[in-house]
Amino acid sequence: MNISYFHTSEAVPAVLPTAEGGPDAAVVIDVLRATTTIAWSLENGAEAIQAFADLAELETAAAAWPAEQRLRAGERGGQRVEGYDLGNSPLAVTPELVGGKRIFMSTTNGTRSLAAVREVPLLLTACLPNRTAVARRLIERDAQQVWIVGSGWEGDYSLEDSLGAGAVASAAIELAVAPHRGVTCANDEMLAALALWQQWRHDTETCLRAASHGQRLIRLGNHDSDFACCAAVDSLQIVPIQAEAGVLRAS
Ligand code: 3SL
Repeated sequence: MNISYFHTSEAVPAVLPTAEGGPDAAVVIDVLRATTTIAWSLENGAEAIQAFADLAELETAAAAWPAEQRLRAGERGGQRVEGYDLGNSPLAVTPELVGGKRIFMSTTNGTRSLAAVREVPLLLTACLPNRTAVARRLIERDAQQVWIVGSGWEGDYSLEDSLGAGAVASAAIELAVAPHRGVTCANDEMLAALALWQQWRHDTETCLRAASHGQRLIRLGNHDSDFACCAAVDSLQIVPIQAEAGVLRAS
């Protein structure tokens, strides 16, 4: 398995078919907070997450879905989009609220990263809570060329997504030992993310709080519970997988 890491959707190269050297698997990460919220939504029984980079497209698709079976989740600048059912907190997606519902979701950066790699044959989302489960799935599926894609903030690097990328790659390296598979890092970004994981793996919440987006959330108000949830390494087994274009389901 050869793993590359791209910090943001803007850094992702054009996706070629696998037969022409393109990736056979992609893992999208938005530690604070979109992919953590996606994982918890599916864990708590949401039927699916349908992700949109654009709010207008989200509203058109949501309007075509039965009202009693849908929720609209929208975040911009760290805050809930006015009039939407949900913002982007993993604590808000309780079983009572999301059970059986399709969540139509758009966030500032995370759903843009999903759109950038939606053509990749195996598309998963990862966060710190499910990083080992995702790495295990990559190995089970014998993924060869893996792109990990961070979300960043409006085109810029983010510390917490790089921590997440290092967390997934580190788990893959450990798990690959038993089936005697090799894991290699395909770019400097991946090597740097692994170094970051070595630095912070025993205190992930401190890393999230130190990050510029962590500081943004702290300025917006009390996000203590969100930080604890997003920093909880290996607390989930669920693996969100793209089942059809833009639609993520539990697996
Ligand atoms: O950028 C995003 O996609 C969001 O996850 C940002 S926030 O954590 O909801 O503020």
